[in-house]
Amino acid sequence: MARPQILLYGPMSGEVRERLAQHFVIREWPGSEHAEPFLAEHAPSIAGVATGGDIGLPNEIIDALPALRIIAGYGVGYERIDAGHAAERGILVTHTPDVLNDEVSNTTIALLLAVTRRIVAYDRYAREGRWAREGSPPLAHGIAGKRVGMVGLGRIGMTIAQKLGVFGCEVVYHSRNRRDDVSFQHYPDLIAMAGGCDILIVITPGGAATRHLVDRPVIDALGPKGTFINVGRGSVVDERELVAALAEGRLGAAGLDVFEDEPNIPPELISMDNVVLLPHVGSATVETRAAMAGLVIDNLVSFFEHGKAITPVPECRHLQP
Ligand code: A2R
Repeated sequence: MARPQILLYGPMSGEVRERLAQHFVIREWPGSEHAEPFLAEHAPSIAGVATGGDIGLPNEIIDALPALRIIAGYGVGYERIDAGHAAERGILVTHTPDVLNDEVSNTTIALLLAVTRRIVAYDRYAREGRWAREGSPPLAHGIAGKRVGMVGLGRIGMTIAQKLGVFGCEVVYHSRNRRDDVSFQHYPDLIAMAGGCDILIVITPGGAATRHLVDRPVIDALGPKGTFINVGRGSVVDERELVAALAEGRLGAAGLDVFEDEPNIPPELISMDNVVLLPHVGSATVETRAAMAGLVIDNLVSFFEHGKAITPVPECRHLQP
């Protein structure tokens, strides 16, 4: 039987290409300027797409591929793939959940400690020779005994919450549904939760349903002594309001791994000493990225060789036997 054809939409490592090429015929997306001749030649035979979660796949391309059966996304977030639209056409969408829980939760704890213990500011202080000139810097804050509000308590949020327990934090959470399997207090009202918390951590998906979930009333409820951490998606927070609150001292401090317009960071944040900025590296280790790439490949291989993908997104689960 002829090997299925897979479109690589967006960059993939050499290792991923090599492993995919063992099972499939690989077609590389030539860029939108060369789309027309490429689609005229290959569209009728492309049966699968591998793409990055940050790149996704436009509906126009989904609709231009009549033989498409599966879109395998790299990353747990898939807001740039319209899974509902794909499902309507009978196309399965997969993502890479769980394999990044440990890494993203470690990044979150590192970011939280970097902000509260002022690790980055202290590093600058030491490098600039200020310790010798001016003496010890001002004290930081500990996190033991602090109340942490998790905005999202799914796979990654739960792993973060467990680690926070080791640091002596009290965890509460906001999500649309209360979990029966945890004893953490659930807040259906995010503003009420933020008002009683020292720290807020965002770890929800992006997309329309969570856009600006953290808005000015939530930020003001967290308040001038509050610490805000975002490791979910930049779109979940009204970034303009966040920047204004930090600039006006209405919010205490922030640690941000994600932004509304990546890779652009609001310039006002650059000079703020109470803010730690990361370039969206929550899962960015050699080990975890290899595990994510492995799951993209395994999803495609399992789908075409055994008729069933491993980790379909919820919107598409009904398409599997
Ligand atoms: O609302 P629920 O009960 O479905 O809880 C989910 C929560 N969540 C929301 N909370 C409030 N308002 C919403 N509109 C909303 N939508 C979702 O976020 C659940 O507690 C959590 C998502 O958990 P998982 O689906 O297990 O995702 P995972 O693997 O923890 O990753 C979270 C996100 C990714 O989508 C990427 O954006 C980022 O972390 O890497």
